Amino acid sequence: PPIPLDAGALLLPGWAAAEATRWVQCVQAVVAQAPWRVMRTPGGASMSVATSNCGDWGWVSDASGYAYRATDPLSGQPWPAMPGWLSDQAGAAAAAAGYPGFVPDACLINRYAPGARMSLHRDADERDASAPIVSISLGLPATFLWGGLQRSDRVRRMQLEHGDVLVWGGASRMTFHGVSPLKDGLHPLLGSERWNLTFRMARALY
Ligand code: MD5
Ligand code: FE
Repeated sequence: PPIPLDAGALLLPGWAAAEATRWVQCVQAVVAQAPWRVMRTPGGASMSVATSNCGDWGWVSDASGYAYRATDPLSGQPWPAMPGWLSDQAGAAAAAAGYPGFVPDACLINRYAPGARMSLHRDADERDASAPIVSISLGLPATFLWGGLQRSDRVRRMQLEHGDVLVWGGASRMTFHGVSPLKDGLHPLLGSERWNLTFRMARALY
């Protein structure tokens, strides 16, 4: 059963674990076409995660800012299509959390190695903030940081495990969040890595 975390935010513990090898195969197929790369922030710093995308729109960060783009800047080609199975899973997870009708047009994939982190931010580049974001965690556990609507709000910490799915909608959609530096470890499927997939409606209207 979904565990409510905040207004509109729900945790589906281990929801994706049973089909983890299929999730991994889908990511491997994507990164065979759009390889992992380290993006730079507008300020010029390298991010500590490696990233890829699939779907109609891919999130990119470079010296000019953050944006969703239809093509991969590395190849000039459209991002790999989102595998139908991934889109269906994301839709099913959203529905299980109380958000029917979620059809993602973007999937951002982040790869964390030990020490990689994500500083506190909010996801504000999507056209329609009424659409939820579905986040899938695979591999090593991570400490997720989750604050409030103001950067200065108290930050809560929670452990995200392999197979956990989080659905962020409603009032929680614009909360500040981040990930603490990944601790080293060995996961049976992903070794010393954590992968996170976030499904978004980047340009479509919910
Ligand atoms: C991660 N990724 O673990 C996280 C999980 C990102 C990102 O933050 O932007 O790639 S996504 C968690 C998330 C998404 C949307 C809203 C909220 C959390 N939230 O309101 O807390 O790599
Ligand atoms: Fe985020």
